Amino acid sequence: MERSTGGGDRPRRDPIDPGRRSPGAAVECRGHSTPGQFRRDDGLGLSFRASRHARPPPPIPPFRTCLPRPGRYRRHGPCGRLWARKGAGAPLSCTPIADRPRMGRGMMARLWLGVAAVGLSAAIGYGGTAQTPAKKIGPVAVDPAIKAKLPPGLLLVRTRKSINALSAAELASLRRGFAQMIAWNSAPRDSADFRRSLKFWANIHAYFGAHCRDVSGLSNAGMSGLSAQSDSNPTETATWCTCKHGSNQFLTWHRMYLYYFEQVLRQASGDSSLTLPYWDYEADAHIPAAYRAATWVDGGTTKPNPLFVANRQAELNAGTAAIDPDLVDPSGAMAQTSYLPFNSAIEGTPHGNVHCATGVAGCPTGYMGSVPAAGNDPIFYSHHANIDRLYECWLQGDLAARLPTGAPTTASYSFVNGSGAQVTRTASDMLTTQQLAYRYTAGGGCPIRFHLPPIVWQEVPWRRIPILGPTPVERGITRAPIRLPAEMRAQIVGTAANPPTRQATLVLEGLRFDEIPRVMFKVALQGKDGKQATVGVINFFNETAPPHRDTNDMAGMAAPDERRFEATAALRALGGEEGQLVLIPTTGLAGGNAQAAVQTMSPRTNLRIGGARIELR
Ligand SMILES: [Cu+2]
Repeated sequence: MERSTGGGDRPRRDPIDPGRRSPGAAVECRGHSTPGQFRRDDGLGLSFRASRHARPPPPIPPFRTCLPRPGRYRRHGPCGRLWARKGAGAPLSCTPIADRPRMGRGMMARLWLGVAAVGLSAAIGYGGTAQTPAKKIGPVAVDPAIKAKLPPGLLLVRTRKSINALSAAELASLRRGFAQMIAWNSAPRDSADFRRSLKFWANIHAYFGAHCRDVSGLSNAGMSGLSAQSDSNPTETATWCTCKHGSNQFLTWHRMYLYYFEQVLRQASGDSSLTLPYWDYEADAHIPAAYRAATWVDGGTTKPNPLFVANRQAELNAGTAAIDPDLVDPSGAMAQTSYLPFNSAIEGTPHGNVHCATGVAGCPTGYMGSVPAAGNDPIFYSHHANIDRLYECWLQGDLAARLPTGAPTTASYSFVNGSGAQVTRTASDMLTTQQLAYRYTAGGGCPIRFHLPPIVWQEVPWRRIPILGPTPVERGITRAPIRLPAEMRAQIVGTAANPPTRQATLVLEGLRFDEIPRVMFKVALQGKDGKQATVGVINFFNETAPPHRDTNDMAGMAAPDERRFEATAALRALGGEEGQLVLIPTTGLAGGNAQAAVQTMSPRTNLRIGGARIELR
């Protein structure tokens, strides 16, 4: 049985009283590890169960998509990890590959690889969710580079695991891979080896220097070891400083970036079974031990741990503190039902929050807290693997309705493959992990949430209601009174006779500052009874990014000075028309307090918001 990596049993926190278990405002299904209590979903191999604290199901159980559709699944004995779905005309079989030597050291691979024979031309059907009827999508093309290496009809599906679930041998391979990529930093500039170096890959994301972000950022805290860079040949010009932030292609670009990074890392490690692990901070928000140790022992020799960098927030890097759970909670993103709002929501929380919390003193300090420096920290790649995992998890909730359209599918990006050769691919080649023949083990943060009772599932705003004017953000906790019109409350909260019909988004508009504040701000709503419900977090990671090169990036995006938060549950919990909008500064540590955060806050930030509104949909 697949085991979740921990945390799957953690009850959902009540939005008003974090110490109390939710009485069942939503039915949710979470990764769970007790045998016999859960069923499998398809695609990701995720396991789910209905929350014990859920209300009794209504006549049509809203969690039905958590259950396998009867008769359409089977488990393959030899590799018990794989649940395959019977598709029309797509016979599946599962055969373990015999153990094989690894690293030329006589070690035998411990990992059994599943080989699924897939009828590639068969249409893959996906069932609908509680919100949409069942839909079919057309054939999904598999990466030709993968297909070419396999016998006809065979497809090797690789599995990305949690960093905390790697075997000693797998972790050793990961370390050898990063050590080799770091060694390639000093390879000749125009060589394939330099194109496979960690420096080259960090520069693909972004760097300080000509044609990217200005070099003034090098003087921020935590940038030791970095220097100004500039592209010096056509491959560097085509690939460097191409990351997409504050863009409709945040998810598609980073998916392809990781895909080729993983190929290079695998080549560098000498282990053909290596996959990129993910950092599942919802299950455990400490920096994983693998990234914190200063040294490791390789065959009896003590070596520097290539996964460690000193340039991180000290308490996190010492393992004495974890990231605040509110910062890593993906539920606001997971509540979205179409690509663009999801792409933006997850880029903020948990993505940007984890960046800013991991940097030495918030954004824009290094490495993780600054876009041009982030790729120099090996944990960056596991952070993004987790974002990619959450993306896939969300996509599979209703694939046909959630796949992107427009620029995020037609854009092409250039990277370097495992041989160090430049490759240019279209985003539509890589929309699902199935196309790329990898998958993720179950982890935290992938709840499928269904709000009760059913509400309107459209992203189109129905009404915009201003609730706050221009407001300065204090050096401390900011409290601004808000008042919800009675009619709006009725739409969101409802009564016994008239159930609620709308979802609400809280939008903070016109965010301005003179200098990036370094701290983040938790955004909460507080009722007259003093109870607070956190709706989200403001971070300033995107403000450290190089300027956009392509205006197509912005199609369908909200203004960059807006922050949007799913706020339906918090507004329902407000308990009346009067309340407060509360902004609480944080450095991102669990248990941290606002007074300590003020010490980190830039004295020159002069942060203010232009106003706030509620959007009903
Ligand atoms: Cu990132």
